[in-house]
Amino acid sequence: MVEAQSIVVPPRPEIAAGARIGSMAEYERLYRLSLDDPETFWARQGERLTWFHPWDVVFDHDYANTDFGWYLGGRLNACYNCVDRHLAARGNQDAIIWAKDEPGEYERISYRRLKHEVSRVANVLRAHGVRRGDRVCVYMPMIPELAYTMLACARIGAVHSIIFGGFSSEAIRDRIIDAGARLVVTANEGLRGGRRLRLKETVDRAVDGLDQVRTVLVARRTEAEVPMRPGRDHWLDAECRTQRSTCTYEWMGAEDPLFILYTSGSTGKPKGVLHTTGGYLVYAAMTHELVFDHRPGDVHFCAADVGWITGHSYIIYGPLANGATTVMFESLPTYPDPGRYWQAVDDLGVTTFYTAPTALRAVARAGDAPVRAHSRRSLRVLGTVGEPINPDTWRWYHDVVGEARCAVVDTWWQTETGGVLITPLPGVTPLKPGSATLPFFGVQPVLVDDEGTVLEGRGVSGNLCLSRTWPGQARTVWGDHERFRETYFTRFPGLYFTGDGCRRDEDGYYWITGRVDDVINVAGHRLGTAEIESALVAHEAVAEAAVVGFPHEIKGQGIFAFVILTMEAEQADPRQLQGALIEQVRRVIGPVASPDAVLISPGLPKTRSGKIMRRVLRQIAAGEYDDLGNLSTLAEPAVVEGLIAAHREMAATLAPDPPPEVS
Ligand code: 7RM
Repeated sequence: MVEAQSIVVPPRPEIAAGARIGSMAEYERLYRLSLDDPETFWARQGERLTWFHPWDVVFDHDYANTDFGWYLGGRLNACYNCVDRHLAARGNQDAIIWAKDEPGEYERISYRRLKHEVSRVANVLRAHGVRRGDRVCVYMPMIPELAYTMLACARIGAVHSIIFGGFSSEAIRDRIIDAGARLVVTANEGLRGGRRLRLKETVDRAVDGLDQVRTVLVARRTEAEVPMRPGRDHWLDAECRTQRSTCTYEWMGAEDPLFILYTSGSTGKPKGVLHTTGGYLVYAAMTHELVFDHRPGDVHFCAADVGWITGHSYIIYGPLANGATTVMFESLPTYPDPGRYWQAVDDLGVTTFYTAPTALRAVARAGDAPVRAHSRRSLRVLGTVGEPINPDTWRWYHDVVGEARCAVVDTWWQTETGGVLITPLPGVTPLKPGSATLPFFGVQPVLVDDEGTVLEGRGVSGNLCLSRTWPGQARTVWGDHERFRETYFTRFPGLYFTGDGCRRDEDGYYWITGRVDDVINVAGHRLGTAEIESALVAHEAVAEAAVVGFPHEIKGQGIFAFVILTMEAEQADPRQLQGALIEQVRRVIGPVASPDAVLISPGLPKTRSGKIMRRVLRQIAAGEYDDLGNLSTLAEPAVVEGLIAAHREMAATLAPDPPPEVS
């Protein structure tokens, strides 16, 4: 007699597109599989995209040469995946809803129209000589033409480098030169919070005398006429009218560059972080679906600016790769009133909403009434990103905005990671206010102490590193692979170092404690203190400068500059000088890096070997003079007394902050 055989169904190491994760047990099983059999796991994830040619190797990494590759040998086009492939099933569905600066004004762009608009821009770029591999710099407001331009670049294999609108002409110029771009796309003006931003004028100053730039394309956002240099400057709308609404797409290699995005670090000028095509798009699509529990019919509203990585991954690439409806928000959370987000939520039926804690603090301070004035019934998932969220703000978001029925996802990630790495899964992961909770699939966080010893187990704090590669990982720093290696892979050999401090609690939950390097996070924007110091020292009145972050009620961190004047400048009027130095930083870097306080200082606390003790400066800037810790290594301890006196005097005269501009 033959015994009945029980059929053993092997666990499926996969999360197919559209599949749900239903429980913590399911998360844990799949998480384990993602680490035990990454090859199978990530091969399945690759199937989220449409490939023209299959890959040969799922991933390959070589830490010694800092070489990471995903879906090697595969061919695809990111624009095809975000646009064309959706036409058959959802050509008439909204791809983008543009929420204009004025409340209640929206423009809907279907997938079909998106294909036509993108194709026209792609043809314009080609007509101006842009070819596969060329870099295109983009300095635009939050208008649909920005999305068209990104996707048009992807379509023809050009590499976009988007520069956030808060950067100055000098910063733009540096980035154009570093990327070697010959074409720049901008707009005549931008509109934000009822104010006009003169983008074309800023680009003119950036490219003035820069022969490398042959073409400037200008989108029209307002009626304003701007000077157009013949031969170089062209109106984008006029150019598009001459082009067909169809355009071929390049078959890109999975590892061909998709975009460069400049980001600040602890030293030197910002680095051009490079993301490639296949891995980045797989990861953006997968995380958008799972972190926001994306479902067909959802309206996804990520309130970031496309000029930052959050906008790249969760306004454009992730949602569009998934065929979602994505909102592009041109305005400010407080314009014309602090109910603006919730009005947009009701007007558009937003299901998944994503913003930075700083924006929540800015609107929460107006109280609950502007929230309660809108129903918010459509909301299901509420996300945050960019900085640690204080538990009070988290609770307000959860209880008041989400009426305790929406999942709050505090997502930790970076420009360099391409997508979310530590996050709850909505409706699955038990939440703790202020914790980004647990690693996403395939992600292995490792905490190490300053000596590089790995801290095993629970209830430990250290430097946050990652020991595995994931598809969205940055591949290099544009034009400087050695800097890539040096910045991220030398401090703790064999690991990627994030620059963040982190605690793993008794339940294995991760709590990001903030940067451990000289990077500060101002209103969710990442800035290097060294960059701001260089900008200050470039002013003739400044002999030396040290910049630190200090706690700021709305912005998370504010920018505090200690400056030592040159002998000649010591006679100048201090008020005027402070204004001039703030202006100096705005000119060199941009309004985004505007110092909140400039303290003309009698000296800086230095060790006998000449190193500035930043810890002491941070404490003074925060007004915490009482316990300055061990000062025995200071060359001149008296400097500290002088600084405290100067800070006291300044604190007494400081006016309360105006409401900040957050994006
Ligand atoms: C997405 C983005 C990255 C830095 C990162 C952290 C901080 C980001 C969180 C966070 C605590 C979070 N990219 N950060 N998300 N800190 N909790 N959920 O912001 O490159 O501009 O900045 O931002 O310090 O290293 S970024």
